[in-house]
Amino acid sequence: MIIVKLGGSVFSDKRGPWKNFREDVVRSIAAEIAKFYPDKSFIVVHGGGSFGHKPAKEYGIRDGLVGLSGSDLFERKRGFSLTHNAMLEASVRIVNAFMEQGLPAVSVSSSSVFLMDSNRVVYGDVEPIRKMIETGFIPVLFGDVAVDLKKGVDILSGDQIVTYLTKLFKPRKVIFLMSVDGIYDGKPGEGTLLFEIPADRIDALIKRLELEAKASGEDVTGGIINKLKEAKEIARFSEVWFVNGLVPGRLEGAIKGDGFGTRIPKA
Ligand code: IP8
Repeated sequence: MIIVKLGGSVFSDKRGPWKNFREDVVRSIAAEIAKFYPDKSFIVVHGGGSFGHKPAKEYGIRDGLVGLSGSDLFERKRGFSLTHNAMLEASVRIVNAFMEQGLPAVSVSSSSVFLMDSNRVVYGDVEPIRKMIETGFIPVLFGDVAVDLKKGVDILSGDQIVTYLTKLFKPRKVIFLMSVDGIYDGKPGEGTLLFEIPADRIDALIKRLELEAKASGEDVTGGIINKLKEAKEIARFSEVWFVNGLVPGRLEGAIKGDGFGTRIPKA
Protein backbone atom coordinates (compact mmCIF):
# COMPACT_ATOMS: atom_id res chain seq x y z
CA MET A 1 0.00 0.00 0.00
CA ILE A 2 1.09 3.55 -0.77
CA ILE A 3 -0.31 6.67 0.89
CA VAL A 4 -0.12 9.80 -1.28
CA LYS A 5 -0.56 13.22 0.35
CA LEU A 6 -1.67 15.66 -2.32
CA GLY A 7 -0.62 19.04 -0.95
CA GLY A 8 -3.05 21.95 -1.21
CA SER A 9 -0.41 24.05 -2.96
CA VAL A 10 -0.16 21.39 -5.66
CA PHE A 11 -3.82 21.13 -6.71
CA SER A 12 -4.46 24.86 -6.24
CA ASP A 13 -2.79 28.24 -5.92
CA LYS A 14 -3.18 28.98 -2.20
CA ARG A 15 -2.72 32.72 -2.80
CA GLY A 16 -5.15 32.78 -5.71
CA PRO A 17 -8.93 33.17 -5.66
CA TRP A 18 -11.09 31.01 -3.38
CA LYS A 19 -11.61 27.50 -4.76
CA ASN A 20 -9.22 27.79 -7.71
CA PHE A 21 -8.27 24.32 -8.93
CA ARG A 22 -5.44 22.98 -11.14
CA GLU A 23 -7.34 20.41 -13.15
CA ASP A 24 -4.37 19.60 -15.41
CA VAL A 25 -2.03 18.92 -12.47
CA VAL A 26 -4.50 16.60 -10.74
CA ARG A 27 -5.21 14.80 -14.02
CA SER A 28 -1.50 14.18 -14.53
CA ILE A 29 -1.06 12.91 -10.94
CA ALA A 30 -4.03 10.56 -11.40
CA ALA A 31 -2.52 9.29 -14.66
CA GLU A 32 0.74 8.46 -12.85
CA ILE A 33 -1.11 6.54 -10.14
CA ALA A 34 -3.12 4.72 -12.83
CA LYS A 35 0.14 3.21 -14.16
CA PHE A 36 0.52 1.27 -10.91
CA TYR A 37 -3.09 0.53 -10.00
CA PRO A 38 -4.38 -2.17 -9.32
CA ASP A 39 -0.98 -3.88 -8.77
CA LYS A 40 -0.48 -1.48 -5.89
CA SER A 41 -3.17 -0.16 -3.57
CA PHE A 42 -3.41 3.52 -2.69
CA ILE A 43 -4.92 5.90 -0.16
CA VAL A 44 -4.96 9.57 -1.16
CA VAL A 45 -5.15 12.37 1.41
CA HIS A 46 -5.41 15.92 0.13
CA GLY A 47 -4.89 19.25 1.85
CA GLY A 48 -7.06 22.35 2.02
CA GLY A 49 -5.36 24.49 -0.62
CA SER A 50 -7.44 27.38 -1.91
CA PHE A 51 -10.63 25.72 -0.63
CA GLY A 52 -10.52 25.07 3.14
CA HIS A 53 -8.07 27.52 4.69
CA LYS A 54 -9.94 30.71 3.85
CA PRO A 55 -13.27 29.92 5.59
CA ALA A 56 -11.44 28.09 8.42
CA LYS A 57 -9.54 31.29 9.19
CA GLU A 58 -12.44 33.64 8.57
CA TYR A 59 -14.69 31.80 11.03
CA GLY A 60 -11.94 31.11 13.60
CA ILE A 61 -12.44 27.35 13.63
CA ARG A 62 -9.10 26.83 15.45
CA ASP A 63 -10.47 28.81 18.43
CA GLY A 64 -13.13 26.15 19.08
CA LEU A 65 -16.56 26.63 20.61
CA VAL A 66 -15.75 27.02 24.32
CA GLY A 67 -17.18 30.19 25.83
CA LEU A 68 -19.33 31.04 22.81
CA SER A 69 -23.09 31.44 22.99
CA GLY A 70 -25.98 32.76 20.98
CA SER A 71 -25.21 34.14 17.53
CA ASP A 72 -21.41 33.84 18.02
CA LEU A 73 -21.77 30.13 18.65
CA PHE A 74 -24.04 29.74 15.66
CA GLU A 75 -21.65 31.67 13.39
CA ARG A 76 -18.72 29.45 14.32
CA LYS A 77 -20.79 26.33 13.71
CA ARG A 78 -21.85 27.80 10.38
CA GLY A 79 -18.15 28.29 9.58
CA PHE A 80 -17.56 24.62 10.42
CA SER A 81 -20.21 23.58 7.91
CA LEU A 82 -19.02 26.03 5.26
CA THR A 83 -15.39 24.92 5.59
CA HIS A 84 -16.40 21.29 5.36
CA ASN A 85 -18.54 22.03 2.29
CA ALA A 86 -15.59 23.77 0.62
CA MET A 87 -13.42 20.70 1.31
CA LEU A 88 -16.13 18.44 -0.11
CA GLU A 89 -16.03 20.50 -3.31
CA ALA A 90 -12.26 20.07 -3.57
CA SER A 91 -12.60 16.37 -2.92
CA VAL A 92 -15.30 15.88 -5.56
CA ARG A 93 -13.12 17.61 -8.14
CA ILE A 94 -10.13 15.45 -7.25
CA VAL A 95 -12.18 12.25 -7.25
CA ASN A 96 -13.69 13.15 -10.64
CA ALA A 97 -10.22 13.68 -12.12
CA PHE A 98 -9.16 10.28 -10.75
CA MET A 99 -12.25 8.57 -12.14
CA GLU A 100 -11.55 10.07 -15.57
CA GLN A 101 -8.24 8.16 -15.47
CA GLY A 102 -10.06 4.91 -14.68
CA LEU A 103 -9.33 4.91 -10.95
CA PRO A 104 -12.12 3.85 -8.52
CA ALA A 105 -11.59 6.76 -6.13
CA VAL A 106 -14.13 7.42 -3.37
CA SER A 107 -14.30 10.51 -1.20
CA VAL A 108 -14.23 9.86 2.57
CA SER A 109 -15.04 12.79 4.87
CA SER A 110 -12.37 12.98 7.54
CA SER A 111 -14.77 14.78 9.91
CA SER A 112 -16.96 11.65 9.90
CA VAL A 113 -14.01 9.39 10.72
CA PHE A 114 -11.77 11.20 13.21
CA LEU A 115 -12.13 12.82 16.64
CA MET A 116 -9.55 15.23 18.01
CA ASP A 117 -8.36 16.24 21.47
CA SER A 118 -5.87 19.05 22.11
CA ASN A 119 -4.86 19.37 18.45
CA ARG A 120 -4.25 15.64 17.89
CA VAL A 121 -6.38 12.83 16.47
CA VAL A 122 -7.48 10.57 19.32
CA TYR A 123 -9.96 8.33 17.49
CA GLY A 124 -10.43 7.11 13.94
CA ASP A 125 -13.21 4.86 12.68
CA VAL A 126 -11.08 3.35 9.92
CA GLU A 127 -12.70 -0.06 9.36
CA PRO A 128 -14.78 1.15 6.38
CA ILE A 129 -11.55 2.55 4.86
CA ARG A 130 -9.77 -0.77 5.38
CA LYS A 131 -12.64 -2.62 3.71
CA MET A 132 -12.72 -0.14 0.82
CA ILE A 133 -9.06 -0.87 0.11
CA GLU A 134 -9.60 -4.62 0.35
CA THR A 135 -12.45 -4.23 -2.15
CA GLY A 136 -10.13 -2.39 -4.55
CA PHE A 137 -11.24 1.20 -4.04
CA ILE A 138 -8.95 4.20 -3.63
CA PRO A 139 -10.19 6.12 -0.57
CA VAL A 140 -9.66 9.88 -0.85
CA LEU A 141 -9.53 11.61 2.53
CA PHE A 142 -8.79 15.27 3.17
CA GLY A 143 -7.73 17.86 5.71
CA ASP A 144 -11.03 18.89 7.25
CA VAL A 145 -12.77 20.46 10.20
CA ALA A 146 -13.32 17.97 13.04
CA VAL A 147 -15.01 17.65 16.41
CA ASP A 148 -12.55 18.16 19.27
CA LEU A 149 -13.34 16.63 22.67
CA LYS A 150 -12.15 19.71 24.58
CA LYS A 151 -12.43 22.65 22.21
CA GLY A 152 -15.63 21.59 20.48
CA VAL A 153 -14.19 21.98 16.97
CA ASP A 154 -10.75 22.25 15.37
CA ILE A 155 -8.95 21.93 12.06
CA LEU A 156 -7.53 18.53 11.22
CA SER A 157 -4.58 18.71 8.83
CA GLY A 158 -4.12 16.19 6.04
CA ASP A 159 -0.57 15.54 7.27
CA GLN A 160 -1.86 14.39 10.65
CA ILE A 161 -4.35 12.08 8.95
CA VAL A 162 -1.45 10.56 6.99
CA THR A 163 0.47 9.87 10.22
CA TYR A 164 -2.57 8.28 11.85
CA LEU A 165 -3.32 6.05 8.84
CA THR A 166 0.35 5.07 8.53
CA LYS A 167 0.45 3.79 12.10
CA LEU A 168 -2.61 1.62 11.47
CA PHE A 169 -2.06 0.44 7.90
CA LYS A 170 1.75 0.38 7.79
CA PRO A 171 2.05 1.24 4.08
CA ARG A 172 5.24 0.42 2.17
CA LYS A 173 5.64 4.07 1.24
CA VAL A 174 4.23 7.50 2.06
CA ILE A 175 4.67 10.15 -0.63
CA PHE A 176 4.12 13.87 0.03
CA LEU A 177 3.45 15.86 -3.13
CA MET A 178 4.49 19.47 -2.64
CA SER A 179 5.04 22.58 -4.78
CA VAL A 180 8.85 22.48 -4.28
CA ASP A 181 11.37 19.75 -5.12
CA GLY A 182 11.63 18.29 -1.60
CA ILE A 183 13.08 19.22 1.79
CA TYR A 184 15.76 21.94 1.84
CA ASP A 185 18.22 22.77 4.59
CA GLY A 186 16.95 26.37 4.48
CA LYS A 187 14.23 28.35 2.76
CA PRO A 188 12.42 26.09 0.24
CA GLY A 189 13.96 26.53 -3.19
CA GLU A 190 16.94 28.51 -1.83
CA GLY A 191 18.79 26.22 0.58
CA THR A 192 20.33 22.94 -0.55
CA LEU A 193 17.91 20.20 -1.53
CA LEU A 194 18.42 17.17 0.71
CA PHE A 195 18.14 13.94 -1.28
CA GLU A 196 18.17 11.68 1.75
CA ILE A 197 17.53 12.39 5.44
CA PRO A 198 18.16 9.58 7.93
CA ALA A 199 15.22 9.58 10.40
CA ASP A 200 17.59 10.14 13.32
CA ARG A 201 18.77 13.42 11.73
CA ILE A 202 15.30 14.98 11.46
CA ASP A 203 15.41 16.55 14.93
CA ALA A 204 18.71 18.30 14.13
CA LEU A 205 17.28 19.60 10.85
CA ILE A 206 14.14 20.88 12.62
CA LYS A 207 16.34 22.72 15.14
CA ARG A 208 18.38 24.26 12.36
CA LEU A 209 15.28 25.42 10.48
CA GLU A 210 13.75 26.82 13.67
CA LEU A 211 16.91 28.80 14.38
CA GLU A 212 16.94 30.12 10.85
CA ALA A 213 13.27 31.13 11.12
CA LYS A 214 13.99 32.91 14.41
CA ALA A 215 17.03 34.71 13.06
CA SER A 216 15.28 36.00 9.97
CA GLY A 217 12.10 36.84 11.89
CA GLU A 218 9.86 35.25 9.29
CA ASP A 219 8.46 31.84 8.52
CA VAL A 220 11.19 30.76 6.11
CA THR A 221 10.14 27.17 6.20
CA GLY A 222 6.70 27.33 4.59
CA GLY A 223 5.21 24.87 7.10
CA ILE A 224 8.04 22.42 6.52
CA ILE A 225 8.86 22.07 10.23
CA ASN A 226 5.43 20.59 10.97
CA LYS A 227 5.76 18.27 7.99
CA LEU A 228 9.14 17.08 9.26
CA LYS A 229 7.67 16.39 12.70
CA GLU A 230 4.99 14.21 11.10
CA ALA A 231 7.61 12.58 8.85
CA LYS A 232 9.66 11.58 11.88
CA GLU A 233 6.65 9.69 13.27
CA ILE A 234 5.79 8.21 9.87
CA ALA A 235 9.37 6.97 9.27
CA ARG A 236 8.99 4.59 12.23
CA PHE A 237 6.57 2.61 10.07
CA SER A 238 7.24 3.47 6.44
CA GLU A 239 9.65 4.97 3.93
CA VAL A 240 8.78 8.62 3.26
CA TRP A 241 9.23 10.66 0.06
CA PHE A 242 8.81 14.40 -0.54
CA VAL A 243 8.55 15.22 -4.25
CA ASN A 244 7.34 18.04 -6.47
CA GLY A 245 3.75 17.29 -7.49
CA LEU A 246 3.79 20.06 -10.10
CA VAL A 247 6.46 18.31 -12.20
CA PRO A 248 5.16 15.38 -14.28
CA GLY A 249 6.95 12.10 -13.55
CA ARG A 250 8.12 12.92 -10.02
CA LEU A 251 5.33 10.93 -8.34
CA GLU A 252 6.00 8.01 -10.67
CA GLY A 253 9.69 8.14 -9.72
CA ALA A 254 8.88 8.07 -6.03
CA ILE A 255 6.53 5.11 -6.50
CA LYS A 256 9.22 3.21 -8.42
CA GLY A 257 11.88 4.22 -5.88
CA ASP A 258 14.30 6.12 -8.13
CA GLY A 259 12.58 9.49 -7.87
CA PHE A 260 13.93 13.03 -7.70
CA GLY A 261 13.20 14.55 -4.30
CA THR A 262 13.85 13.82 -0.63
CA ARG A 263 13.75 10.27 0.69
CA ILE A 264 13.59 9.36 4.37
CA PRO A 265 14.32 5.65 4.78
CA LYS A 266 12.20 3.68 7.24
CA ALA A 267 13.89 4.01 10.64
O1 IP8 B 1 -3.94 21.71 4.11
C1 IP8 B 1 -6.31 21.79 6.18
O2 IP8 B 1 -5.60 20.68 5.69
P1 IP8 B 1 -4.04 20.82 5.30
C2 IP8 B 1 -7.81 21.62 6.01
O3 IP8 B 1 -3.58 19.42 5.03
C3 IP8 B 1 -8.61 22.83 6.25
O4 IP8 B 1 -3.35 21.40 6.51
C4 IP8 B 1 -10.03 22.64 6.53
C5 IP8 B 1 -8.15 24.03 6.23
